[in-house]
Amino acid sequence: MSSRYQNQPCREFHIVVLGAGGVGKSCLTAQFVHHEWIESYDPTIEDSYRTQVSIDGRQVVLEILDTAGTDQFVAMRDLYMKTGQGFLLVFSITSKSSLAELVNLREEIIRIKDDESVPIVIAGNKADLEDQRAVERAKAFSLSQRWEAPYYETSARTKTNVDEVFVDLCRQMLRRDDTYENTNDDDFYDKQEGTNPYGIRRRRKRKHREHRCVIL
Ligand SMILES: Nc1nc2c(ncn2[C@@H]2O[C@H](COP(=O)(O)OP(=O)(O)O)[C@@H](O)[C@H]2O)c(=O)[nH]1
Ligand SMILES: [Mg+2]
Repeated sequence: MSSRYQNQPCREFHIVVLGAGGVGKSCLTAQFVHHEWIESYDPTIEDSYRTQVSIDGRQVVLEILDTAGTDQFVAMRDLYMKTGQGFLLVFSITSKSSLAELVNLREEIIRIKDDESVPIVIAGNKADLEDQRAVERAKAFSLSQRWEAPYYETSARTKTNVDEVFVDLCRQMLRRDDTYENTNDDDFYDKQEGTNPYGIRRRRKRKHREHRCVIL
């Protein structure tokens, strides 16, 4: 483990998995948390899962909410969007309308969090069904560019890019956390050591927005 992070407390982050019904949210979550493929999930089950992962030598506890879109009260949805620190927006490459649904979901997240740069990863799931593809890669990629959110093509069935989407989201959340912490640490470092060792990095990070597209 990197010595820089050795004495840091374990971070805890809330991830919300969102997308149209049937795109594979539960299957992706099960593959990531339990490393298993479950052919059929009760589509109405909304549950959260706790798991611990190591990201670049740092221990991170994740609370992952696998949504089912069955919330009876808008207030419930507002609540988990408020609580969520990172959002995995899932569509299926076999369904055009599932991509369109993400537009509304992102708008809702940004409205509720009042934050345009909230950590988001876009997953085009069911990438193993290439012969049934209905969403051009370029179309998803242009959305990813517009939103400045990385795009991955995933398959819960073949466990392709499953860990990658969650790890990417974790890295984004850690970066935000560090930025916030370093901002608050300024005085401490100025007093203790005369200089803030993270000062230069912090300024750079504020401008930095990651943008990637990962396919199979
Ligand atoms: N071929 C294929 N089928 C998938 C994949 N992910 C999920 N499915 C299937 O899609 C259906 C819906 O999956 P589920 O995870 O329940 O979707 P959710 O409603 O978004 O939670 C199930 O029949 C799964 O077997 C995938 O990556 N590839
Ligand atoms: Mg589900």
